[in-house]
Amino acid sequence: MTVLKVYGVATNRTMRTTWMANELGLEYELIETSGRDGSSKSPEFLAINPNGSVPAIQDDGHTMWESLAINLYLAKKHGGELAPKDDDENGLVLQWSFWAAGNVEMTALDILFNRMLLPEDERNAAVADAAEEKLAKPLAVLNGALADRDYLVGDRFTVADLNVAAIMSWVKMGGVDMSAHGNVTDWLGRCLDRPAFAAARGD
Ligand SMILES: N[C@@H](CCC(=O)N[C@@H](CS)C(=O)NCC(=O)O)C(=O)O
Repeated sequence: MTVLKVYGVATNRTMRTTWMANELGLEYELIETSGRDGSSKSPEFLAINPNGSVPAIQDDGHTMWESLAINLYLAKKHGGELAPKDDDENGLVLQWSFWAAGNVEMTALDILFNRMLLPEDERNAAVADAAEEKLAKPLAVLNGALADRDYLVGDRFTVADLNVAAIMSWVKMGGVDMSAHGNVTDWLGRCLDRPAFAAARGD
């Protein structure tokens, strides 16, 4: 069996894959690939991921891209507590992963770009504020789901928590006021306190 190859950089969405690999105790090689030095647009990398984006993986001859899908694949392949135990859990793991990608991710990015990532003179505070307002509904949904449980699926930390928390970490980073969503704050703390998250970031 060869070492898992992860293409990307530790500070962006690649962290989702390396967080998962660390949770599973997988040996991996991080191959620095990014838009900054053009390596994510090289012909060699485009043959791996024609989108020219990271993360991507190569696992024993199997090539994949899309961060959340990669995590679902790794959970299924390596099993353990992070993976769904049955079809019901699998359905919920998929539900939460698609939900976070569809209802939170791009809105969180609007906030991050307009509060932190763009050069100051290109930031638009109104766009960030409108995005924060838009997040109120999904945050309330997540808060409600966590009202009587510590984790999203089953009674343990699973790939559903990892996928959603990785996206929610951007919401936190963007300074979104989560004071009305105490369950989310507590749950996110539990997820981001995990040693595998720190290891993925190289902390
Ligand atoms: N939906 C994709 C999005 C991938 C994506 O946009 N990745 C960014 C980094 S976070 C990227 O590679 N952007 C283009 C570039 O850096 O050249 C996923 O979740 O993997």
